[in-house]
Amino acid sequence: MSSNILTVVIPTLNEEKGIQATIRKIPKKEIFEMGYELEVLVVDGNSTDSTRSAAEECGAKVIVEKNQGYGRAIRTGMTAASGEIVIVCDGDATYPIELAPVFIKHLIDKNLDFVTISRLHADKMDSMSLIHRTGNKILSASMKLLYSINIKDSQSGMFLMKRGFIDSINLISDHMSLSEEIKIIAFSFFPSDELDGKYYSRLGEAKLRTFRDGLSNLMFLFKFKKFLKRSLIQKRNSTRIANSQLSASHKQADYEMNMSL
Ligand SMILES: Nc1nc2c(ncn2[C@@H]2O[C@H](COP(=O)(O)OP(=O)(O)OP(=O)(O)O)[C@@H](O)[C@H]2O)c(=O)[nH]1
Ligand SMILES: [Mg+2]
Repeated sequence: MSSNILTVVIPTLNEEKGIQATIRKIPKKEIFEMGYELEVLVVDGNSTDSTRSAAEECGAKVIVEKNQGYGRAIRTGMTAASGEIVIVCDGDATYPIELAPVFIKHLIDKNLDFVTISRLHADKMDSMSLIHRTGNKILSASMKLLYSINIKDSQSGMFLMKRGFIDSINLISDHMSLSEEIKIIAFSFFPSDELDGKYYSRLGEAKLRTFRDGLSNLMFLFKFKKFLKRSLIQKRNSTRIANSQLSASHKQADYEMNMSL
């Protein structure tokens, strides 16, 4: 059996009601039987409740990323992850992490780099409010129009990816737009797929600010278009990198400044 590592990255902000249920739903035995060692990384935005100790009680490693936002937490988690495969999901027990083995199998068998899990299927739709469903439809339709990416749930917070994908991309979102940014990059440049999942009712308070985050995510879709190509890490030889390092770092700083939402 190989010693591959599978990392589950969970961003949290005051999720004491949901974090243990989320971690306990991870099917550890099946993951082990598939040949993976499990690493659970909780990236906490300085919660003021007992999220961190609750996560540690369940065996998670906790990283604190003070008040930097959802997107920044995921970027930190992806960088810190040791896994060859990384799965991201919320700490509120809404996503079907218990189905991880099915999703991992799809990622591997189909030779994909990225798989996102849709919450929008016929049954169990009461877990998502009408306003969120409508906002999601508008954002997914805008993604289709602007990027020709035809997925049902552009805002899903559950996705799986391979190490090679993580090491090939630059992500810039600090906030909720991270979930659409990563899908745009994946579906534009890498073998990717969307699978139907489930969506359970949330435990604890939502952190998403419906109108502010919805509008900000819509603006991101428009602004990101001209920067999309910069999402790929250029593989150049070391001399050229040394020569161009200064201008590249300026470009990256401009890029992040222009895109900061
Ligand atoms: N570290 C960190 N985590 C955050 C931050 N904001 C939100 N989160 C976590 O990111 C995940 C997504 O936030 P949610 O409030 O669930 O957003 P959502 O899933 O779009 O909304 P719901 O459908 O109501 O759950 C949750 O696990 C939050 O606790 C933040 O600023 N920092
Ligand atoms: Mg959530």
